Amino acid sequence: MKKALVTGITGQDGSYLAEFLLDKGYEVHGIVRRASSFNTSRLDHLYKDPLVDDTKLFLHYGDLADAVQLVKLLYKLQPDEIYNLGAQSHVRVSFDIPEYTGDVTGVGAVRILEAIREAGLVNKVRYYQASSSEMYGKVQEVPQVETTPFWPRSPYACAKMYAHWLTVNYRESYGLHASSGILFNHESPRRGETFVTRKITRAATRIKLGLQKKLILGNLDSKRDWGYAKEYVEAMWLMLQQDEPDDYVIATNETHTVREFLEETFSCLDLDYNEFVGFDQKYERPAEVDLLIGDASKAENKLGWKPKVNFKELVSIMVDADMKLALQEKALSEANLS
Ligand code: NAP
Ligand code: F7E
Repeated sequence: MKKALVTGITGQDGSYLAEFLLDKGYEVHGIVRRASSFNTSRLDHLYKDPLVDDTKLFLHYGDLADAVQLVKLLYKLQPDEIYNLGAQSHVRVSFDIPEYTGDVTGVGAVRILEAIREAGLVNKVRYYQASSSEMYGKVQEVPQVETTPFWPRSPYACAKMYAHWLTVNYRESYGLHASSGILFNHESPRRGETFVTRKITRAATRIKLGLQKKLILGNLDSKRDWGYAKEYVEAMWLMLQQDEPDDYVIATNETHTVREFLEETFSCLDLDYNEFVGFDQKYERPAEVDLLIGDASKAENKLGWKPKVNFKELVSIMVDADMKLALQEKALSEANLS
């Protein structure tokens, strides 16, 4: 039985990856930050699903800022695969807390890479780094591929670049089986509610049921290549099953503006977004990434991976899930009133 360690297991991708690995028969270990309230809501269903063997899922307290605990965990667990998904992952927030973002999202990766060396796992473990299309920033080529030069436009993207190049460096310096997935935006009903897609689907469904009146957003003109998170985690796993480590773009090769995401979401609900959407400058970034579109041909050719869910299907999956949440919320508020 293979053993995997996942940082960021409580996040969107971490929860899908944990499900995927358990389904493959892995023993899955995740690092969880101590918080003053529960932060495992994306994992809790695993303990109730009869099809999931939750006896193979183990959560450990830890933090990407705590090198000693990372070394201790790696000594103790001796994992076969490590997926480094933990990060301060919000681009707008990274302008407010650039130092913290650099520490966790950037230096956090080097803490794990050094822990791998310290625990004597260089020739045993395979490492996955969650790199990001944000590294292309002010894009130098359309569409973006693995060889497109980077031009990061935020403290988040700069931190991801540090982690990305460190991953390349540990591969070249120590022969570590270390791969980076350069993932373009990927979304799902588990997406954090302050990222634009989820903010839109959550608000639109609440507006439909009369639970909310307005949706306030920033720049509607930026373009993103949006895929479905659930199928992107398989690409992470496939990278670590290859004989040779490498870097791969994971994307849909389709791009849409935020405005198009809005239009599609509201039209699924027979609403006109113009009646409900307002603007606030506070949601704009000091430097924006205007256009992202990725070409994942290398992943298709070498990993046999390609996306299946298209833009409209993604919106529909998210609207359906958020409508269920909104209906529960409405039922609860009506029960409280009666
Ligand atoms: P997410 O939902 O924001 O999850 C981030 C995870 O990192 C959470 O589990 C979070 O824990 C954890 N974390 C934050 N600070 C930490 C710390 N100091 N120590 C340990 N763990 C910490 O992000 P995601 O969308 O799943 O993305 C997964 C990874 O892929 C991230 O590295 C992200 O930057 C990267 N990425 C995402 C996308 C995308 O479109 N989703 C695209 C490219 C790359 P809490 O639950 O306690 O907050
Ligand atoms: O913004 C615009 C905003 O925050 C998308 C992260 O997972 O993907 C994500 O980063 C666009 C931007 O995602 C609002 O200006 C307008 O142009 O959903 P987002 P992101 O910045 O693309 C990459 C690949 C990652 O790696 C990151 O970890 O939407 N936008 N109005 C808004 N964005 C937000 N969040 N909120 C608004 O109100």
